[in-house]
Order: sequence, then C-alpha cells, then structure tokens
Amino acid sequence: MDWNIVKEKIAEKALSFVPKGTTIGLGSGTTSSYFVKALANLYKKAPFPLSCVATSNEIESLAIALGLPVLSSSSWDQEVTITFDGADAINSEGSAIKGAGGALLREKIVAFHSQKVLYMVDERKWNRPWNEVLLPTEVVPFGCRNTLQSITNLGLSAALRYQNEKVFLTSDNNYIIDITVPQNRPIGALQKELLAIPGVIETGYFHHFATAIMIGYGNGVIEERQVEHDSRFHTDLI
Ligand code: A5P
Repeated sequence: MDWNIVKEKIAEKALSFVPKGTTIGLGSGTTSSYFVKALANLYKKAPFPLSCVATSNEIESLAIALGLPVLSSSSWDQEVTITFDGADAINSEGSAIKGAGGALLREKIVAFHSQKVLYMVDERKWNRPWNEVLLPTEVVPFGCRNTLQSITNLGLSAALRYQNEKVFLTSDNNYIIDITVPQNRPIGALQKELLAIPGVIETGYFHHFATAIMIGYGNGVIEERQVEHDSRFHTDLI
C-alpha cells in the first residue's frame, strides 16, 4: 500500500470543506502538503477570496510558491474558520498527538484560534495508542539540558531531537524533546506535569482539538467523522 496515495486522496476530498471568503489554517507535514497542493490547484483554476495562515516555515514557503495568499505571522489577527492538518495519532474524542515534523507549537496556536479543525489521517493513525508514537515537546534552547533532566526526573524516557547531526530547530528557533508516553500514564496529567517545567513551551498532545476527522483506508474508502465536544481544548484535561 502506498500511503502517500491515500494521503493525497484525503487531501483532495478535504477541499470540499474549504469555505470561500475566509481565513483558513494550513497544517504541516506530508498530508498537509498534499492539501496545500490540492488547494493551490483549485485556487489557480478559479480564484476565490481566501487568506491562509501557515503553521511552519516549510508550509508557508510551499503555499507562497504555489500562489496561495498567506498572511504573515505578525499580521495575522483574523479568526480562522477552519484548519486542515495531519496527526500522528488521533482518537474518537478528537484528541491527537502531533509534532513528528516539529511544527506542534504553531499548529496548536492556529488550531486553538480556529472555529473548526479537520484532521486528515490514514488508518494507521486512527485510535493508535499514545505509547506507539513519541510525544514531541517544544522547549526553549536556554537551559535545555536541565529541562531534559527535569523531564526524565518525571520517570520519562526522553531525548533531544537531532536532524543531520545538528539539534533540530523549530520554526520559532526552539528545540524539540521527544518523550515516550508510558503505557498506563494518563496523557492529560502528563501534559500538565510537563507544562509546569520552566523552559517547556508546549507539548504535542492536542486535547479535544478536532471538530472533524477524515480517515483514509488502504482499500480506498475515506471516512468522515464529526466530533461533538461539550468543551474543546484544555478545560477538562484530567
Ligand atoms: C507536523 O509537525 C506534524 O504535527 C504533522 O501534522 C503530523 O506529524 C502528521 O504528519 P504527516 O501528515 O506527515 O504524517
């Protein structure tokens, strides 16, 4: 199975949720890149009023290169109607782990300010146990070795992320610490413990962020699920 084809199909299908005349959020990662390409094709064929907020330098460059109208990060003050993004693991409550590509901070800011958030995933990520993926956590470079030590002091296995033998840098010039989520440890409580450490900026756990999920299966089926929330985001973490 070529999962890239599945991701591309989901992205194409997600285009039907793009509203006209509003600001939309562009997630990061491979699935989001397919979405940006599909959106740019649609926009090129028949331009319509649109502005986009990008969640990483990479997706911003791609969107601009393909001719999409992207707001600069400092001028962005519009409410986002809907954000389209991928995820590393997601469940039926609309909670997800994100950030394998390192874009979790901007992704979380944009999703938090979005009326709706659609996550596009292939079936491998659907109901995937949290301990099967790493929990990326963005930290300030200053004192990062001590921050890492404080994280491991919580009884966690964690490592500073490297890329090409250099410390990985996020779009905001921060570092990422990847954490293994222990099997029977509630992730909401874990996030709270992590956020209490000075130097930790944000974690890749997105509690109840999704309002809709599109799941692409290997057999070509794409399932759409709406997620109802009494309260979105962080209010009922534990
Ligand atoms: C970017 O840092 C991530 O949050 C991605 O959105 C997530 O890792 C999903 O990426 P893929 O679409 O590449 O699987």
